Parts: sequence; C-alpha cells; structure tokens
Amino acid sequence: MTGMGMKAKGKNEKAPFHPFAFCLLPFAFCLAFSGLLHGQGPQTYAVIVTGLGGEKEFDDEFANLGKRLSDGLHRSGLDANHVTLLPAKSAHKEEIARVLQDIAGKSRKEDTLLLFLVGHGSYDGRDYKFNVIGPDPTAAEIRQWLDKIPAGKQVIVDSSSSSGAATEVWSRAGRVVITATRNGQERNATVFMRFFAEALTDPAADIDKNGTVSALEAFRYAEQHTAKFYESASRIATEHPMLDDNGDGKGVKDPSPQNGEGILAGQVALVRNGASQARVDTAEARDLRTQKEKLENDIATLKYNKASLEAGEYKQKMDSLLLELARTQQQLEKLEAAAPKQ
Ligand SMILES: [Ca+2]
Ligand SMILES: [Ca+2]
Repeated sequence: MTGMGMKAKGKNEKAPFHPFAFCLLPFAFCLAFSGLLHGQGPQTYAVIVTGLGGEKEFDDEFANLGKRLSDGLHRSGLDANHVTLLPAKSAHKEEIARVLQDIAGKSRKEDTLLLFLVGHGSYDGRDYKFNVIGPDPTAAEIRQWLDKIPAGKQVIVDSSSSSGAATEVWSRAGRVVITATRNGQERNATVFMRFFAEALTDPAADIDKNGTVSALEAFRYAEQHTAKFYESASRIATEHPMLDDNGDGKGVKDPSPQNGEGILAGQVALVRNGASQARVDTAEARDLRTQKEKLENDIATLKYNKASLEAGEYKQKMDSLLLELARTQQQLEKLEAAAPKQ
C-alpha cells in the first residue's frame, strides 16, 4: 500500500494539520455511520447441506428435502441471497466450511443462522460424522465453523441417523440444536426432516396462529408426525427427535417451561406467512419490523412463562404487548399500502 499515510515522519516532526483532513472528516463519519444510516434490521441466513444418500432412493429423497426446505424459506420472504442450498455433489467438507466462513464474515450479533443437515450420519462411540462426498466433517469440526459466526441466534436441524450424538458437541447458549435421533445409537435412516419441511408450508404448524412458524412449532409438528408415522405403520420407532436450546448439552422430546427447553426456539421464526408479498425497504419500515419482531419475541417469552405468573398479571402484560404489536403492525401496513406497487 502506498499513500501519504505511509510516509515515515521524523522523530520530532509534528504531523501538520492538513486542510485536506477537513475534507476527509465528513467522509470518515459517513463511512462510520453508513452502517447505521442504511442499517438493516436483523437478517437471517440459511444453509442447507445435502449429504450422500448411498443409494438412489436416498439421494433422491435428500435432494427433494433440500429443495423443499429451500423453497419453503424462499416463500416465507427470506432474501434469496441468504439461502444457500448445497447439493450432494458439491457439498464437500471444504465447501461447507467456506459457506459458513462467508456468513461468519458478514453476519452480526442480531442476526440468525439456520443450518439444515439433510442426510445420513454415523457415530463410532467417539465422533459423530455427517456423511458427505469426500471426507466427512465431525461434529467438532462443524462446531468450530459455527462458533466463528457472530449471529446471536443459531438453529441447527440435523435429521441424520445418529444425529443425537452431536447435541452435546454443538450445544451452547444462543443455539438451538434439533436432531432426529436421541443419541448416536439410533442408526437407521430417518423420516423427521420430511415433516420438518412440511411444517414450513402447512398452516397447521402455526399452533398459536400468529402468522409465523417458529423453530419450536416446526419441531413439535415434526416430532408428533414422526411418532405418528411409526405408529400408523405399526413399526417400532427407530428415531426420537430431540431439541436442546438451553445450552446444557441435553435434548428433550417435549420442550416446556418445566424442563427449561424451547424458549429460544420459540423466538426464531422460520416462516412468516405473507412476508413475501410486500417489502418496503426504508429505514422506517426496517425499524418497525425490528420492533415487531421484538414484540413477537416478548409475547413468545410471556406465553412460555405463563405458568409462573398470576393470571391477572399475565393478562395485563399480554394485553399491553398485543396492543403495541397491533399498533406496530398497523404502522407497517400503512407504509406498505402507500408504497408504489412493483
Ligand atoms: Ca406461530
Ligand atoms: Ca438442553
């Protein structure tokens, strides 16, 4: 690099205050604050990794599931540039690392990362591995990549066989770990992701009818449908889906305030119905969306803590949050209605 900033100065020479510096000052301010002035609200990045099927039936199924997840996220209004679908033929270990590294470079604390692993896994009593073309990444390697990503909310959905073995490796505060199996010993191919993908498009998954399907709602939907799948086929269930989001390294099948699981998963919206229809991209609209998301999170948290509150207190808090949410929603709709149609 060359330039006036690189010139060596004499020991006693004071840097002259060049008039040009006045011209640079506003420029520096602009640079420093451009992120704020043109600030974006919280962003969501999604990565879907398709593993090796080993035989055509599974190759086709994994490819199909990857596409369904990707379509579901697109339809929900997630920026197309923020969804990466790695097909099995290019999902090398290095490529997965590269994609996650790219997100590590651009995401911020307020952002959310969604990682879906669709494929087979293995567990040898020591390491969990996700099966891809070429060498398989271990749970510990995947954790290293994820730990470098600043996004403060992270959701991993791993539907592979033996995926339960990865929970203790990935678990930490701010991270939701959803696995198709309860441990490394459940080694059969799974059906969990079929139902998880279905949750992104089935309105029935939105249990509290707030217009979004949270990671918690999608988990519950998929967990229940997986259990029913085995019941109706009169087969012994060979997979028991688990969710961990309290950072203790242990998943549960029924997240609740009693077991302290599910609060973070309830705050991550995977699908927002109608979100793709109107997107006004102004600072005001972004602020309102951020505010709306915060209120939705507060409502989810309040619902979660309902059992521990007096009925009157719960109602008062809920009414006030709902009122504020309605006002925010109304303001946002007004902006969107006034925007020129595309
Ligand atoms: Ca919901
Ligand atoms: Ca846990």
